[in-house]
Amino acid sequence: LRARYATGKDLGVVGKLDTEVNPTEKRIFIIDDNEDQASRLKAAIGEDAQQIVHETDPEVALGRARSGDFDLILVNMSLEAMDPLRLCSSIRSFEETRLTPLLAVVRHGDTRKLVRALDIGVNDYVTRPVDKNELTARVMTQLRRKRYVDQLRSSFQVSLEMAVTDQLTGLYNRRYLASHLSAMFDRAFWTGRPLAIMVLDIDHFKVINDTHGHDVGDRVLKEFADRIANSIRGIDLACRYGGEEFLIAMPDTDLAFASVVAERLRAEIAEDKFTLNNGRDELGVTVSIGLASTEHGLEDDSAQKLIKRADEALYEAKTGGRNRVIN
Ligand code: GH3
Ligand code: MG
Ligand code: MG
Ligand code: MG
Repeated sequence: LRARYATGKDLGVVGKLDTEVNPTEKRIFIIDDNEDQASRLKAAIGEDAQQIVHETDPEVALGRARSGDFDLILVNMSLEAMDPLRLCSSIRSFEETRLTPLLAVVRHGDTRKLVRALDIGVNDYVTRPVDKNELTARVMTQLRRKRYVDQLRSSFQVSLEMAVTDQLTGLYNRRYLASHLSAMFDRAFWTGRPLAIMVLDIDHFKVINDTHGHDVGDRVLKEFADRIANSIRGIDLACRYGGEEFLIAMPDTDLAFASVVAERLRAEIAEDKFTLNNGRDELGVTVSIGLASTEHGLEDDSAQKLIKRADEALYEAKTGGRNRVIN
């Protein structure tokens, strides 16, 4: 599996959650086939009517709700052109509006409809005749809640991504590998299919850093990781194992096949130079690769032992002159 790339933009949202909302910046959608009443709702919510959109036709409203990216939807539960409960449940079922706050406007005393609306997933309600202060308060509460939930969700997603991926290369990190390798071993054991481990270490990387600077070194690492990611299969797991060291775990792969993959990768790295400074310079990079697989029996083979064998092969590749594959 290839890690999804964490983007800087996403990382920007980490930090303190800000639940202050300015209602005039929010997009509110009123679905009401009664023009007068919709106007009253608009006026009650706020002066800046630009952000408040109104639709009388419920069918059209459904389409607009899905494409409008609204922060809140108000539905008149006395709609006539469509069953308002069906309208609300459609809004809840669409992926685009699944989490959009839904506020029902119900006739005073219409408890049955209200209960059903709440069952369907309406977040809150106001009764008609609408009290301006109450409406504003409920709208604000929902907008605040929505903002909080949105921020929580995106920062949670970022935390998840940061926990399993290496920031520089976008590959999985060592911690993620550790948590998945034992499952890969179990699978190899139960299926009787071999699992191969490839350890890659860039040759004389220190020289690249010393000659061209740390930033160029970083770019080489990034491009190296991209090349790995592009040459593995979906079931393979590639991670940044250390500074300039990478590891690929390959399920259903014997040593012979892993050798072919490794040799192809080695040759591709050595032959296609890395581009620097936006294509103005090129840099030759080579890699040494060590391989090991579970073919010789799994009984007392642990993940750590397999990695150790691949590491020993890598050491042999280094001492044997680098830019080579050893298994
Ligand atoms: P060998 O062929 O024996 O592997 O030699 P080498 O120079 O690649 O190996 P060595 O272990 O001596 O040096 C690895 C260098 O990688 C040292 C370290 O400063 C550098 N390095 C580790 N992490 C990073 C990083 O994130 N960015 C950059 N630019 N350099 C890094
Ligand atoms: Mg080294
Ligand atoms: Mg190295
Ligand atoms: Mg190294």
